[in-house]
Amino acid sequence: STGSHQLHSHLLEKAGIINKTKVADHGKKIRKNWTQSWTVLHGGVLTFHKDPKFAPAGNMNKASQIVPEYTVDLRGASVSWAPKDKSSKRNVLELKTRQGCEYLVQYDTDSIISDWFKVIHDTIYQLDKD
Ligand code: I3S
Repeated sequence: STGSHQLHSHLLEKAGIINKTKVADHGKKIRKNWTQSWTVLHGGVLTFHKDPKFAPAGNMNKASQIVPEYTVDLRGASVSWAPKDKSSKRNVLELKTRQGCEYLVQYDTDSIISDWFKVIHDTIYQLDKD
């Protein structure tokens, strides 16, 4: 059988902590709420997890702190460096999905945000060729 490992074997994977905010939901502008996020790229899907600081108290093991907040299908998405008017922060990426959802992704360290830009950009390109 063709398992998910085989299906996604050409796609890049990455995980780390970055700052993110959603700014549009299906074409409707929404209020920014910047939070740090454990972020995972796997199988062409980018998943932003909830900030464990805001996880419910009680039964706090490490695994229960990893709760998805947004899952972003990168197929048909676009990523670019955000125009200066989108944020006062440095090193901001703008990620737009085919479904009209928009996210800003940011990290002060140049190398960290550049690596995310490259991996997201290359994944979108790979998905486009499928
Ligand atoms: O694009 P905006 O509206 O200037 O974004 C800022 C606001 O969301 C602000 O919160 P308030 O909703 O309390 O105004 C945030 O604290 C800022 O971080 C947002 O701007 P930056 O430039 O950081 O993306």
